[in-house]
This record gives sequence, structure tokens and C-alpha cells, in this order.
Amino acid sequence: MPNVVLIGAPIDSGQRRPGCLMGPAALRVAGIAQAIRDLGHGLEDWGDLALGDLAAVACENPAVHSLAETLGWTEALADKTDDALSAGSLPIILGGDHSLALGSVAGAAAHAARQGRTLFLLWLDAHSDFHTPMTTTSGNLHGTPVAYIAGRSGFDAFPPFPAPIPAERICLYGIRSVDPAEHAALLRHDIAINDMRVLDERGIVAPLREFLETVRAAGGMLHVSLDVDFLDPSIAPAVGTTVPGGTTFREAHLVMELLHESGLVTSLDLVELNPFLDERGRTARLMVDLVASLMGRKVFDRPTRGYA
Ligand code: HAR
Ligand code: MN
Ligand code: MN
Ligand code: MN
Repeated sequence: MPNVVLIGAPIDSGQRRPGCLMGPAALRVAGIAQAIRDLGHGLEDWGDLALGDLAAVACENPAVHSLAETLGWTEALADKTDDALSAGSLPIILGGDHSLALGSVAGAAAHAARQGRTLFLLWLDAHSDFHTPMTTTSGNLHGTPVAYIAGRSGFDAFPPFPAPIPAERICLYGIRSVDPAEHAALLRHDIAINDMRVLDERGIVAPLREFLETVRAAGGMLHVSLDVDFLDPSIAPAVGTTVPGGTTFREAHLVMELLHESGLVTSLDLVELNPFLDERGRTARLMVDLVASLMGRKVFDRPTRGYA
């Protein structure tokens, strides 16, 4: 089992509601390091990333805000994520809003390309985050990482994405909020869109197993990006963009348990936790418990893999 590296990413610039920058601290207070160590993994906490000098950048879309900060975080996080993977570790990025995935996935993609490996992306989120800086109407860049990762144009201010991930290696899971411009663009891409309609009908397990099989067959690396709003707001209130109808406690744990069983996850983002909106730390604790399930915590440790 690989060592885990925690990378704190106190990033607020991808949206407008202050608080996500406290996410790494809340996840640490909720015991993320001990929970992972208790499962027998080695763990290093690399502390919180700092933002360097900002470049002068501009965007033609006047709605876009905090572009220079987001670019700075993207470069810093790509470098650190790549470093952790190159050290043979499993990086867990403690966010911070979802704009951090512009950097974390870029770092994972750069690493995979150097290794001649194939990178896959599992996006656990209420949102498709498929805007480009040119199509976003909110101007919030946390709504753009999947487009960057998939190699869409419109990211001129950013470094070219290293080895964009082809659509058929991207799986969106839990989706229930898609803007019109994202919807139109998604229709032109062959990304697996497991919206809640699909999960209601097929269940939470089958589509995930299918995706994991394709990852396994390709001998791929798998980056998982877990947005707090993947969860139903009734169990995870600490997020600025609540959307009703999210996954339940048990569904979310089952996803994590399947990911653990697969043995395929090579990097992980924990994003959009806004501790200022939490209720007595319950969302932070739930995120830590989900990580524990992903890292191998079980209700009952059966000797055989799976239940079939
Ligand atoms: N699509 C909306 C926008 O672009 C909302 C994006 C919300 N994104 C996140 N991360 N909370 O999923 O503004
Ligand atoms: Mn480096
Ligand atoms: Mn998101
Ligand atoms: Mn979201």
C-alpha cells in the first residue's frame, strides 16, 4: 500500500463565498491523518501550499475573477501533486474550492505522461464543472476544471494541460446541476455522465464498476475528485453550492468501499468543504470517514474480495 501524502490547498479564489480556505485545517482537526494511519498506511503531511508571486494575466470574459490567484495555485499544486506521485505516494489534496483540480489533475497527468501511463478521472460532484473561462457566466473558476482536463480551448491564461484526458476516460458521477453552456459542450464530448437520474435507475454500484473495469483493463492511474456537494446537503451542509438530491451516507460510503477494493486510486482531491457553513464539524468528519472507507476501513473485514 502506498504512503499517503497530505497536501493542504487553502484555496478560496475559485468562487465568491469565503471559507473554503479553512478546509485543510478543518480536515486536519477532524482527524484525517490519524484515520489514515490507523488503517496501517504511512503518512506524511506536507503542510499547506503557499501562493507565490502572481503573474499579470487577463481574460476576455469580464465575469471571470481571481484569475491570477487561480493560475498561481494551479502551478503550485501541479508541481506538488507531481512530486508526491514521483515519490511513489498517494497524494490527498485537502481543499480548498474545486479550482484546485486545475492543478492537482495537471500534476497527475504530467506524472502519468512521463511514466507512459494512462490517467483516468472520476468526478464525484453535483456539478459537471465543464465551463471554460470563456463560457462561465458566474466567473467562478471552480466550475471549469473538467473542461481544462479534457483539453477544451479557452484556457489561454493557463499552461497547456499536459496530456489532456480523452473524454472516454472521464466519468462524472452524481451530477444534478449543469448550466446550458456546459450541457451543449457535454453533448459534443463522449464523457460518461452518470447524473442522479442514471444512478436512481441503475443504482450506485453498476456504473462505477463498469468504469473501474475500464481503468483496470488499461492498467491506468485513477484520480478521484470528491466534491462535498456530491453528498446530499442534509448530511453535508458545509458547502457553498448545495444542490438537493445528492448521494446518501450509505451510497457515498459504498462508492468509497468499491474504490478501495479496486486498488486503482492513485490520487484524491477533497474539495469545496466550507467549515464556516458547517454544523459542529459534521461535514468535515463525514469527509474524513469517507476517506477512511476509501483507504480500507470496513464494517466487517471479509476474507474474500467483494460480496458477489
Ligand atoms: N455551474 C455553476 C457555475 O459555473 C456552478 C459551479 C459550481 N461548482 C462547484 N463545484 N461548486 O462543483 O458557476
Ligand atoms: Mn517539484
Ligand atoms: Mn465541483
Ligand atoms: Mn459541486
